[in-house]
Amino acid sequence: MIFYDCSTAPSPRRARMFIAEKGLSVETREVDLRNDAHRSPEFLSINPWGTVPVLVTESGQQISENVAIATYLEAAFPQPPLMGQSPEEKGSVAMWNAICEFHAGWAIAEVLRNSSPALKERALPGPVNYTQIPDLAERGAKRLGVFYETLETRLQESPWLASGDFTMADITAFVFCDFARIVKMSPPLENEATQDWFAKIRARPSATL
Ligand SMILES: N[C@@H](CCC(=O)N[C@@H](CS)C(=O)NCC(=O)O)C(=O)O
Repeated sequence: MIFYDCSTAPSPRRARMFIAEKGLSVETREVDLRNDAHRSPEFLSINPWGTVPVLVTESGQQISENVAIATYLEAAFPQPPLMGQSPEEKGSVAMWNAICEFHAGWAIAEVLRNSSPALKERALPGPVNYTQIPDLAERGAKRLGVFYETLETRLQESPWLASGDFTMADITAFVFCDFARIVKMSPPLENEATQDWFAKIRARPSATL
């Protein structure tokens, strides 16, 4: 397999952690987002959406999107399970993962991509340019604040986000909570359940990658 990564970006970090938690070692190629390598004809032939992560499987299938990469890896390498075991757990992992992507990941992206001078005309990832809309930065900040309240409430009642075990939903939430420092909106220090959960994940070897 070949893993297309970018060491500074949050989305490929999610896949990197998932791969590490599975105990897999995969040949990795760094894609230099800062110098637009993801918009080169060579990379667009691997992923026409121009995003990382991408996993190329042994059979040559090119899989982009974290959820798709995780779904493939969970099926191909079931141990340890990271996407739930019972039907209820699987549903819960998918639900919390989607909540974290939409209400945390995209909220942070709204802030960063609509306010950073370095991302002018790059308000959305991928090969097509989109102009920034400053109001979306303000909305993203509000959305992230609401997400942190939801996260704290959930973690006060459950040791892990989706079930009694560490899952992909924890990876997604952890990576976005950590990346939020880029927009100076890390989880509030007074959110004790969130801070304890965050420290537990930070201590895992996969979090250091
Ligand atoms: N939904 C995708 C998001 C992938 C994504 O947006 N990746 C960013 C890096 S965090 C990217 O490739 N950005 C390229 C760009 O900014 O044009 C996933 O989960 O894999």
